[in-house]
Amino acid sequence: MPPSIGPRRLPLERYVEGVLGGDRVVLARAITVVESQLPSDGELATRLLDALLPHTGRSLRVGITGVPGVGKSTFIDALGMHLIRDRGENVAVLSVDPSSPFSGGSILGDKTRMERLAVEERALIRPSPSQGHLGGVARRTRETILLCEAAGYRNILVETVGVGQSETAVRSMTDFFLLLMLAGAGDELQGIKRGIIEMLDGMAINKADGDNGPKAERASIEYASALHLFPASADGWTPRVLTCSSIGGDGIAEVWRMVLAHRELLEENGCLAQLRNRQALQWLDDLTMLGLEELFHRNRAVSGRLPLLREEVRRGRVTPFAASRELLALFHRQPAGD
Ligand SMILES: Nc1nc2c(ncn2[C@@H]2O[C@H](COP(=O)(O)OP(=O)(O)OP(=O)(O)O)[C@@H](O)[C@H]2O)c(=O)[nH]1
Ligand SMILES: [Mg+2]
Repeated sequence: MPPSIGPRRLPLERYVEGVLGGDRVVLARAITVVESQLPSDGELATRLLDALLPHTGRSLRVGITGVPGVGKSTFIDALGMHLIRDRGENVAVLSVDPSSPFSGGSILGDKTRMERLAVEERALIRPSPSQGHLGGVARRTRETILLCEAAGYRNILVETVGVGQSETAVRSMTDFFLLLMLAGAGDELQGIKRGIIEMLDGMAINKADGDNGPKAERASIEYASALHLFPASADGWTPRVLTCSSIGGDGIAEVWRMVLAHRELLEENGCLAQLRNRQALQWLDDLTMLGLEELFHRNRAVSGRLPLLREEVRRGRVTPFAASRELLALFHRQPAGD
C-alpha cells in the first residue's frame, strides 16, 4: 500500500485515531477526504471508512425537509440546543443541497439562522458538498454521517433543501423523516407530493406562535386525519403530527420525544435492524451505480463521442436509443479505458 497521497493529507492511522477520539479538526479533515473528488483521495477514503465502519450505526439519524422558508434552519437550531442544553448530548447537522451552485452550500449562509448552534462546542455544522449531482452529493452525505457517528455524535440531523429527489436520498440514509409545514400555506396536503407524505414518520407545523397558534392547531388536526388515509407503514409506526415554534421553543421537546418513541418502537419490534440492513443495501446499490457512472464518464472513447452524439440527437439525426447503444458498446469494449 502506498502512503497517503497528495498534499496535506494525513496518514490513515492519524485520521482513524483522530476521528475515534472525537478530534473535531481531524474529523473535518476526514470529511474533506471523503468529499474529495480527486481520484487520489478515493482509496484513502475507502480505507478510512472501512476502518471506521465498526464504530458507526449508533446514532439517531433524522432527515428534515420542508419548503424554503418553513423554518428548517431555525428549527434545527432550536432542536440542536434542546439536545445539547436539556439532554446533555451532541449533534451534527448536515445538508443535502445538490442544487446549490455556491461553494460551501447553503448551510454556510444558514449559520446565521443557526447562530446558537454555530458556536456550540458540542455541535458540528457541515455544509453540503457544493459540487456534483444528487447521487454524488448523497453519497458523500451518507459517508459523512458515518464519520460523525464514529466521532461520537449521537444525533445526526440532515436537512434537505432540494425538493423532490433529494428527499428520497435522505430518506434512504436516515431513521426518522420529519416534514416541517406551515398552517394555511398552500392548500393543505395537496401542495405536497404524495411521495413525500408516504415517506414521512412525523410532521411538525412550525411557526405555531402568536396569531398563528390556533391556526396551527387546526391544521395539525386536519393533517393528522389526512395522514390516516395513507396505509400504515410496515414497521408498525403511525406518523404523528405536532405543532412547534422554532423561535419560541414551544413544542420542540415534544417533536424530539416523538423521534425517541419511534426509535424505541423500532428497537423493540426488530424493525431498526431491518432498517439498517435496508440502508446498507441501498448504500451498496448507490455506490455501485455511482462507480459505474464515473467509469462511464471517464472512459475516453465515451467522452470523446458523447458531445457529438448529443448534438446528433438534438438535431434529430440519431435516435436516443441508437446513440445510447453506441455509447454503451464503446464502454463495453474497454470499460477501463481512461
Ligand atoms: N414566527 C416564527 N418565525 C419563524 C419560526 N421559524 C422560523 N421562522 C422565520 O422564518 C424565516 C425562515 O426561516 P429559516 O429557518 O431560514 O427557513 P428554512 O426552511 O431553513 O429556509 P431555506 O433554508 O431557505 O429553505 C426566518 O425569517 C425565521 O426567522 C417560528 O417558529 N416562528
Ligand atoms: Mg435553511
